[in-house]
Amino acid sequence: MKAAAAQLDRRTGTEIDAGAQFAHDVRAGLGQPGQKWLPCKYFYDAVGSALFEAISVLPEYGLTRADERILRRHAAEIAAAVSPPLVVAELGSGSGRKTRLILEALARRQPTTYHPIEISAAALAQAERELNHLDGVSVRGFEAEYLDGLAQAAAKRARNQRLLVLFLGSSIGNFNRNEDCQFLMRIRALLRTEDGLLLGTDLVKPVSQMLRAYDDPAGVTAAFNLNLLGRINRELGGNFDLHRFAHEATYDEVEQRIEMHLRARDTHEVRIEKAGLDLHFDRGETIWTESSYKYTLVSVAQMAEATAFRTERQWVDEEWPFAESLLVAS
Ligand code: AVI
Repeated sequence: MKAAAAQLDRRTGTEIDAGAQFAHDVRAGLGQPGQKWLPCKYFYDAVGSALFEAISVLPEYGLTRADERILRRHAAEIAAAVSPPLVVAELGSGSGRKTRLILEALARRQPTTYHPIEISAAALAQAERELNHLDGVSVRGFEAEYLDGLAQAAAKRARNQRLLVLFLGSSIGNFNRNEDCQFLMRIRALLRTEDGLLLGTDLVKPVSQMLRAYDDPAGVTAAFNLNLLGRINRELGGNFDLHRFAHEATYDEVEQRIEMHLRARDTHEVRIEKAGLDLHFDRGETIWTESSYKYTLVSVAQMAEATAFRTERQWVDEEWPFAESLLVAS
């Protein structure tokens, strides 16, 4: 989930300046009484995206490699389970490496059109560069929010073409519990019966293993988390002293989610010029920066059923509990 350069206000059709939107969201999260929070989509500026790339190769963070292993091992089966002719739309252009595995398997069976959907023009251009040369694959990206891009991809296809939506990497886990279902429902509303959704989800595993993945000893995840305050300083004229905050990852057993927080090491004040905010932090107070929900095969199937999909197949990695589920619009 990456922040846009400029977004469209759906109600008025006018462009919202990305900086103004960021300031608005920071005010909403930090400027109200109660638990302070920030939307996790703002992790991904250039520094945050580079840090996330580094996280994805950490030995403690097995999620990305598991996702890729499943696609490598089962791409042919996944391709066989969806019927041609086919258009593929990916929410977030993802890593070209993962997408290539699935596109190559599909293109061996049928010519395939691929629509990466991405709000970052740079990420979109990179996906187009990386995947354009694959035999049998034509690439046409949409620079848009996920659902707007998906609506465009769905509208463009021919009557007889099936749509396969890719939502990999357990990005669904960064929605709140009910928002994940709402999001799937909104995807479903854009699909026709028998269209598919390949959904990657990280699975519940031993708590110590999950905590290490979100609090690695090299401190890469800590840097990723703290960079959010750095970004506020750079883009919104904040004066956060990053040394006064500590990265924290906890697991909530009831909600089945990792929570990432930034905990104030002492009592102090912060000014964020462009958001017009003067903030007070008590010692020990936290900013909640991310939830990363974990699933079970059953909870994914239940979510599918609740959102008018049927679960066609599920593949689980043998080394790191992670699932790809092929859901079909029912
Ligand atoms: C992008 N998303 C699925 C990652 C996750 O695991 O929730 C983001 C992340 N946060 C900390 N490490 C990685």
